[in-house]
Amino acid sequence: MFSSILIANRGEIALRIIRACKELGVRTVAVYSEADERSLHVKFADQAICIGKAQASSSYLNIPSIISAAEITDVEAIHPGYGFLAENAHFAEICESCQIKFIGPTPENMRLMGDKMAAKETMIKAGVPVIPGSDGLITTKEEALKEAKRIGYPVIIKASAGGGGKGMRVCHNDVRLVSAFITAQSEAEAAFGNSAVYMEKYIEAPRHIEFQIFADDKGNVVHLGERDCTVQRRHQKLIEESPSPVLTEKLRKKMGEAAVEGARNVAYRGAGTIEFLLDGDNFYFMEMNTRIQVEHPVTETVTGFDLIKEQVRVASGMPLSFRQEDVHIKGHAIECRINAEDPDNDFRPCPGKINALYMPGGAGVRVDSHVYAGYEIPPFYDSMISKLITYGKDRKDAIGTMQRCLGEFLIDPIKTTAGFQKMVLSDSDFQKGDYSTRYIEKFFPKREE
Ligand code: MV4
Repeated sequence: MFSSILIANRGEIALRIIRACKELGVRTVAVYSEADERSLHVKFADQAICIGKAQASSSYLNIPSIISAAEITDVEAIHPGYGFLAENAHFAEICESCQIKFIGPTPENMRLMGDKMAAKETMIKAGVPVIPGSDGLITTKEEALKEAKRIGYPVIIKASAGGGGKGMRVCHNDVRLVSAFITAQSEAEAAFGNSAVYMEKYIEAPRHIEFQIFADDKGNVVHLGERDCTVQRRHQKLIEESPSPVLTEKLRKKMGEAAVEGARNVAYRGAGTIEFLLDGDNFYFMEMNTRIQVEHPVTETVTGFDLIKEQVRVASGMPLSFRQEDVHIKGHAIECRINAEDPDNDFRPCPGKINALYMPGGAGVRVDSHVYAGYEIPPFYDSMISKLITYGKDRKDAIGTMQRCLGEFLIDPIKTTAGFQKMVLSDSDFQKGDYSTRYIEKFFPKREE
């Protein structure tokens, strides 16, 4: 086990990692920007170092500053959390070259899965079903037209360096396709410095089902069931749950085995997520996230495993603490991401000073949050201020507890998404589990994409 870890992140995930480290008896070092001096991760870590100005490019994305902080404090490992440098293969390489263990997958794992077309080709080789689409990248408009004809409209053009919905274009006919292809390429170039795009059949109303996988460096690979993250708005997840209300035991087993096979095939190490689109009974690999995810508590709640501690153990060279046959899904968990945003104003971020705060509690409730009364939410980072996770013996129970919690969540004078999420949880289609990735549109007639 490591004796010390630097946490290269902020907010609730930095706190979450510090908590796991404390329970493991590991010394913690926080890094913070000038805007985060009064943050809880700074207070709760054994040591804290300011690494730069507020904007992320000067601090949480500043590799030389973070490595310097690690050298000065003599830590053995760095946990990147999610976002910022978590999926940066170059950063992982720099860590290793400085003899600092990067708590995450290998740089090769990250580089391969960061290239969405290469990831897809790798999954095909592993026998994992993928969305029907172009055979490799599309480089000319003639090729785009030919492939669209073969695949059949509607099609979607995706940036190979993209992911998470960035740089996607849906097209229904030849006329639109040519312009969509050109814009997709230039958007990809502008956003990622890489214009590579590929094409897929567009699946109109799928569900987003992702499997949590875990691997150690002894060849053990397991999955911890799925999370249903179908409820999203503009590619931002609003509600996540496990198990999915739509998976049969048979389909769960098939998808879980495909996820494990995919991870095994790339000699994956650590925590990862395999995202699938589910269309009826057909599932297709979409992308792999090589990080711990925001919604990991949902899986922790129904499996009883601590995924952050497991990441630390595996990175320190220990074997996985459980086998596939030890994983049992019990009950039902739901997470709502509470953002400081105004749902009545196009979810505009609403940072500012918190005067009064009450966080819900009681049986079956977990709150992961870094905010407190008197804290000022800085405008420089993402707007998530809290994660509410509820547990119940079944889905109805977990929903009931979440509805209570959303009502108890009081934060003056900050506008949040909590009220909107409460409305979604009361919707009969949500309660029936009857929805697709386009579900949230119905709450905003005509305004959404
Ligand atoms: C798709 C799709 C339909 N067909 N690909 C969105 C995020 C990125 N990971 C890929 N995404 C999608 N890819 C094909 N071939 C629909 C989406 C999609 C989506 C997926 C999951 C959850 C919410 C979504 C919202 C809009 C579009």
